[in-house]
Amino acid sequence: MSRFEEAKSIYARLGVDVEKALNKMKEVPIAVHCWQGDDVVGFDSREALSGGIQTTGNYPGKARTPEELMADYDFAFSLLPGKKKLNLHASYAIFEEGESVGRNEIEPRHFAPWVKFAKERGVGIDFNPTFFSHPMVKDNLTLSSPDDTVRRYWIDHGKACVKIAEYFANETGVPCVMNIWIPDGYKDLPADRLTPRRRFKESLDEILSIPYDKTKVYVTLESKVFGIGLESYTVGSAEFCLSYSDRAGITPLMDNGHYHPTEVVSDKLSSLLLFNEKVALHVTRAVRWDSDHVVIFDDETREIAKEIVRCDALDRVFLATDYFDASINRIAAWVTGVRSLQKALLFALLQPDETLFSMQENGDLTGILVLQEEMKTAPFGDIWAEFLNRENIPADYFTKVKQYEKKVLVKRV
Ligand code: RNT
Ligand code: ZN
Repeated sequence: MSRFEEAKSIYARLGVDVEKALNKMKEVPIAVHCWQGDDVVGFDSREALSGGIQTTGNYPGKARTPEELMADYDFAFSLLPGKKKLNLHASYAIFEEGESVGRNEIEPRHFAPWVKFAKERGVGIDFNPTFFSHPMVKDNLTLSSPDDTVRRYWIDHGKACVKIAEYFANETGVPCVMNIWIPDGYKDLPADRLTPRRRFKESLDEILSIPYDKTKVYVTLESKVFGIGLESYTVGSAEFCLSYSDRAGITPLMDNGHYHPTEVVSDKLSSLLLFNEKVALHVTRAVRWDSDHVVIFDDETREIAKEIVRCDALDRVFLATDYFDASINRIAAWVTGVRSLQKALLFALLQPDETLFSMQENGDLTGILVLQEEMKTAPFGDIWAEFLNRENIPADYFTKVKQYEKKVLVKRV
């Protein structure tokens, strides 16, 4: 008997249907963020990264052009099993030689090469307006700025992005998730917390007032507790974003780096799923702060995945990765993070949930502790290996990444 067959029978004895889990796993799309490939730089303004987020490290081989980023993205995709989507930021618009277009005026045609790339690979595209790393961000403010010109600029950017998102959906035939996150906030205690939030609300209302097909574009709103240099106050707090999403009928997005250190997204999911048709996630790893470390197969990633599966919500949660590490090989970072999320999902699909649920209903809390601990050492690795095998994806990605580094990345100087 192969290791897989043996592992399968061990899971079967625990009441877990491995084939069902593997079949489900194939269908779960992950929106793979493009910004791991170039340290969140993009191609438009090429300003230093701002907005209270940071990449650290200077590992060689960063993608500098659309061609390089697409090549790296493609290579990373070739090492990833399952369904994937591109996840682009507006700052990755591709302009003609000599063309200069403000973010308030970008158009679908500036993303035509990305659409071609996506279509050739049969994947959908998710999208994000870029409200940071740009000279029109004044005093760390965008949609909540007291300056009408600044606010207008970013409202127009938001509207332009909704149209681009709809274009992506129309072209690829796959709905586009368009996520709004603004960095707006203050380093020190503000005098007035209300007015910026009122302006943010009104700006969002205006962006969303343009007609768009809600079956094709899912607008999501991402909250945040603080940013670097924006420690005391963020306009788009959790309460703001949840309330706004609820009232406007858009989708809330939780980034698991955006909460106080002992708060966990795994515990928040069931509540949001009770009250929202869809919920969006940015899966990241926060080490001491919202550091955006590469996702690993750790307790909280597994717990998030378990919640999605237990709530039977794999088709209601938009899953996207969001991390950036410039201190290690960027492609290895990409693949390790996305695979870790996929591992967590497969792990979640292999839990004896029915048994655990009935233990809880019957008050057998000891039983839950014992069985959950047992499951951690069940032969999960053999099932993961089988998943990769069935997807024709090599288990060993690092050898390939090292070859690519030698052949392609080190030559980028
Ligand atoms: C920032 C947010 C946001 C960004 C990306 C680049 O803290 O998490 O999602 O990371 O949009
Ligand atoms: Zn995020």
